[in-house]
Parts: sequence; C-alpha cells; structure tokens
Amino acid sequence: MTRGAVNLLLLRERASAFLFKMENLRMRCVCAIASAVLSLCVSAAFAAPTTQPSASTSNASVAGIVKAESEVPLSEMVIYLEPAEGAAPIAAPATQPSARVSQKEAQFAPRLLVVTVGQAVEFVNDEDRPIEHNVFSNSPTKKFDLGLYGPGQSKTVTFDKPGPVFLYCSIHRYMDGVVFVSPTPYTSRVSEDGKYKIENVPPGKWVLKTWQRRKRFMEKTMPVTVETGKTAAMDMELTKR
Ligand SMILES: [Cu+2]
Repeated sequence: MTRGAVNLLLLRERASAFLFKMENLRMRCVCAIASAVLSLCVSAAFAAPTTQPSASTSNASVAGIVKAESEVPLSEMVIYLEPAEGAAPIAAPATQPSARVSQKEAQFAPRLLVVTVGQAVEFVNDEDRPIEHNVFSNSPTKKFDLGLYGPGQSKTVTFDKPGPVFLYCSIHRYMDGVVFVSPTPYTSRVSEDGKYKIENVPPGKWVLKTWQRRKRFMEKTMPVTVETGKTAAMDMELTKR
C-alpha cells in the first residue's frame, strides 16, 4: 500500500468516526428535546384544572307553586335545598362575591337578603345627609355590632352559619332587615303569586325547606330527587300555625 493510500484510509476512518459521533450527538439532542416536550406535556396535563361536572351544566331545577291564603304576601319567603342525610356535603363556592345592604334613608335595602354560608355582606352607609347608623344583630346565627359610622363608610360581616340574622340599628328603632344565610347556594325567593324556581341544582337527593320572615304558616320540609336536565315539580300547600 502506498503512503498516499494509507493516508486516505486513515482520513476516511476519521471522517466516519466523526460522522458517527455527530449522529450520536444528534440523536441525543433529539432524545433530550423529545423528553423535554414529553415532560412539559405531562406536567401541563397534571397542572391543568380538572374539569368537574359543574352545577351549571346539570340543567336541573326545582320549581313549584306555594299555595297559601291569598291575602298573605309570600315575597318574604325563601325556599332552599339542603343535602339529604347521607348525601355528600356541598362545598361552599370557592369565591363568592360579597353582597351589599344599603342604609339609605334609614332603611335596610334589600329588606330581606339571601346569602350562602361563608358569604360576606357589606353594610354601607350611603346616606346623602350626615346621618350615622349602628347596625347590629342579636340573632344566635350571627351576633355582631358594627358601631356608629357615617356616610361614605362601610363595614363587612361574613356569615359562617346557616339561619336568619335579624338586623337593627341602635339609632333608628324602626330600621329592621334580615339576612337569611342558606346552607347551600340553591335558593329561591317566592314571588307574590307563589311561584319559585331553584336553578342549576346538581343532581342527587336533597331536602327542600321553607323559611318565612313572618312565621304565619308551618314551615315545610320535603325530600326531593333532582335529575340531570329535569325540573322537579314541588308544589306545596301551607297550613296556618
Ligand atoms: Cu340607623
């Protein structure tokens, strides 16, 4: 073999070794990129919030007519759902916007406010004139005393137990209102013609209950089964106390 031929062979060997190394490196790069992409995908899959079947997609409701003596306005009546015994407890909505009660012209507005357990209520002194109010309650559901404060100021109370909370003002004896704290967000006011409708109820077994501001009638407790896409018809007749 001539010296030139040997050199050529050596050169070819080196070249092929170099090419092999390059190929190796390329494969490693491809592998590294692929594994990075894969791990990103996997972590994205786990990090993404899992879509829970939400109440708003159940398209189920509970509705009906409340019959009582016609002269009685039923607008200060609340119908609400409680989970049936043994049913999974309902987690309070993670974020609930705070509700608001006005004190303008020495009146609580709305006079009856329905909130869900855990929800906060802002009591705002929105008087145009320099009038101070002192909102308080002695109800077992929530005892509080916000003290005196003037126009432009507001104080917030979080209602952490279900039940009625009667509102008063220590300055104006005629000011009265009520916050009804429902154990679940599934509530409806009864209209003056007796109709009510609780919408977007998760399917399952529930107990329907009534609450009246003026206790003129016996309260009702009725079991109800809610099915996806259906309206459970729950009419009721109230009896005098
Ligand atoms: Cu007042």
